[in-house]
Amino acid sequence: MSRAYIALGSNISSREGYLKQAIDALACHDLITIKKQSSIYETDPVGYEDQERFLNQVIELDTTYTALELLNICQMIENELGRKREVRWGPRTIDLDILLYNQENTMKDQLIIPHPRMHERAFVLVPLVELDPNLTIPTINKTVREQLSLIPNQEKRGVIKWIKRDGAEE
Ligand code: PH2
Ligand code: MG
Ligand code: MG
Repeated sequence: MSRAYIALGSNISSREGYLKQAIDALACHDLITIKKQSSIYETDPVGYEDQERFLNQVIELDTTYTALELLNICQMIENELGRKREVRWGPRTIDLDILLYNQENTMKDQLIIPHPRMHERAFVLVPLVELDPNLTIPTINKTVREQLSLIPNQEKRGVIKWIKRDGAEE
């Protein structure tokens, strides 16, 4: 059995709907068991800033799929949920990124694990710390808690726990 962490992100309405549909689609595979879900965070867009704010979340799962099989499943779910790839880092219904797969350090054409930018992104580290602060990121040999403490406060302020407002769209 392998343990994987996946980051989810959406900035096209209904953002919460897309997060939920993606988690349900992962959970319906017999060989995947979702173990934990972080809170949902509303986050300032990073990289390409002229777009709507994101909802981001991280989940922990156990699976007997290989990392590449898991990647294929994630990409199928992105396609089913209408993901278009127009602008790099641009608006998306759903993005599913494998962050960690056991403590593996893999570099293949289609897949780099750990995710090569996870350690610099508050929108990934904040929800990940909630799941397991002592998890090690093998490439940098630091725990997620240690790594989050190195992120500037200004960036952490762009990551706010999201609470669904009564009756609001999403
Ligand atoms: N994803 C990106 C680029 N920028 N910014 C936020 N806040 N959340 C994301 O999920 C995100 C991003 C590329 O995948
Ligand atoms: Mg991404
Ligand atoms: Mg992606």
